[in-house]
Amino acid sequence: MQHFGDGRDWFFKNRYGMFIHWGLYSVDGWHEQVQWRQRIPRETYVKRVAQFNPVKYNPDAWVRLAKESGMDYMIITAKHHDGFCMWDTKETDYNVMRTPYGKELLAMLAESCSKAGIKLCLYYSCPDWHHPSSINQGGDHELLKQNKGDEPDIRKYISYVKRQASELCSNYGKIHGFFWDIPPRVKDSSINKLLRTLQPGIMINDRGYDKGDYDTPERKVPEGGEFSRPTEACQSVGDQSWGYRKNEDYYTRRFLMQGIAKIISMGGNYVLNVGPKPDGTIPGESAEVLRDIGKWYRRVKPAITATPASKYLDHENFMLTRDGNKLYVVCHKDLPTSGIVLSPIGIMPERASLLNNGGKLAVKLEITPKHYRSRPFLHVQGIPVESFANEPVVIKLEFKSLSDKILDGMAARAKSKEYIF
Ligand code: JFZ
Repeated sequence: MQHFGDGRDWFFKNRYGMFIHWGLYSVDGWHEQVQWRQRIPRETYVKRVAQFNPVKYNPDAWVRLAKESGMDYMIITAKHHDGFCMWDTKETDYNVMRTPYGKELLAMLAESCSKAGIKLCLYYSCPDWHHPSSINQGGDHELLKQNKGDEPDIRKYISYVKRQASELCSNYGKIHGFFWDIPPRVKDSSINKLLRTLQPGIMINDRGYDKGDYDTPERKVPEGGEFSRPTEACQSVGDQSWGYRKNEDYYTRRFLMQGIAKIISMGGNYVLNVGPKPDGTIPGESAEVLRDIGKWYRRVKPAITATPASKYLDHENFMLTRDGNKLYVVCHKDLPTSGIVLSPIGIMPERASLLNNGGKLAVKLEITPKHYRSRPFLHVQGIPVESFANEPVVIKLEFKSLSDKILDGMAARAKSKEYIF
């Protein structure tokens, strides 16, 4: 994939991150959009300001969890749709300084991240269910009607957004990315321009006031072998909510890892979300999911973060990536068999191993009855699929020498008559 050749290229080296949805809604422990989905009037919803007191908030612990889990960056909701601001903004009183906690949550997190080398990115919602100038007329993630006393005015609202984005990009050290959410009704590229002036090297997503730098597929694993535009997929540990939920339906680790394996092998980034509790701690179950996935991620990271090479080998159960003379077979779906034929790979590696446990694998070049071709293909056998039924299996093949030319040649021959009896 084409890189930018500027500061934004951090994104291509840091491929796995933590997403954090945290705000007043954590008090309910239901869903980050509780205000809208339960039709709670603004004057009732704001009572949570007096209840938000995350006395156990310890951003060092969050950062430690991210690092332990193999993550390199973090995105936190500075402002979600409810309009509540998690930083000391001069633009509205509806912010964390007015809670009993009364401390600069965001500055504390920025400091922890910078100490530990975790790259900080910010999420900011375009819809706003609180600000009197914002539009709430039943559009995408808007309230069905304006709050009492509102004076909707898109120009005024956009200048508010700009002033807030300036604060966020001026007062918290280096901001590596900006995740706008819910594409707004109007486009205005001066907003992202401003962000880039304040934070050169900032990666901006596609849900804001112009198309930004990268795409953000959500809760889905795209088809295909390689992304054509920089991409960051997001997913949460639970199916119901992004914000803290008391009775969350947690995904299986296997399900999440399969998505991570596929998306990162396609050249994309992946952020996995957790919703901290109102006391400021990340739910134990969520932290365990992250840590467990991290144990697998560390073992397979060299493979899934290598260059996508699936154009040479297109298979529904696995993807190919390449790093110099090494090829990796990333099995992002359950492998139904203990042996696989890697057509059109027709040369022997010097070594074949399983990244999951470091063990050696048996490989042969042979003509197998199921792939009856006149030339042999690489056949990997004895993959311990039963022992690794709960995590994506990744195979490493080390060749003496491998080039685009060799790979292209094999792929072309496989399509030609030469290969057919
Ligand atoms: C949005 C938010 O509404 C939600 O609360 C959460 O913050 C999530 C990360 O983003 O929801 C979306 C946004 C985009 C799509 C779907 C839900 N989408 O592109 O399909």
